[in-house]
Amino acid sequence: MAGIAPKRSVAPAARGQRFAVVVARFNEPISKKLLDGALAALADHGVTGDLVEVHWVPGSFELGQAAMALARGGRFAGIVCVGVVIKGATPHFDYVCSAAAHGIARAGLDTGVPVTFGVITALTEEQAWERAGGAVGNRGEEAALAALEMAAWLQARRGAPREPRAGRGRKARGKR
Ligand code: INI
Repeated sequence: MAGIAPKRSVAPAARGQRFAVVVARFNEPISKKLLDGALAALADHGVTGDLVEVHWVPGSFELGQAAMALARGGRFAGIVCVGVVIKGATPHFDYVCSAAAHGIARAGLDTGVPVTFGVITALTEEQAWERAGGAVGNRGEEAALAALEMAAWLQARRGAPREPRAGRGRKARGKR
């Protein structure tokens, strides 16, 4: 897949809330660039210092489990997962990518906390560098922006009053 993620403005509801970044140590020099991108995007939205926690895990396979544990703790408005998987000579790549994607998605869906996917899945190391602050953007930055946007979006939905159902309830009955 290619392309640059669209930039969106984030509603201020996400400001001042706690976010976590989970980073896979595998291919560390590149994943460190994703972490830098994620932290910069969070800082741009007022999420700095004590409001951010960084958690390192061994590889991208472990991202979902860590994100699930953090999300269940209930302390974060959003969780950003970053990692770098580079294809080798065996099908190992497919298993790690699949586990990372499913684990991260499940952490978000099962807990209701936005958990976003900043995992590079590249065929070559060059492709990975291009997506870690190079010519094709920074997947960590994009995942942090997605977490900020989803946190604000979910909070707006939860806070929104329910639509009244026409013709039901005491008031509607009393007018008959
Ligand atoms: N983990 C990655 O994050 N990137 C890789 O490219 C990678 N490769 O190539 O193997 C990788 N493997 C480790 C894996 O994520 C787990 O940490 C390991 O299998 C232990 O569960």
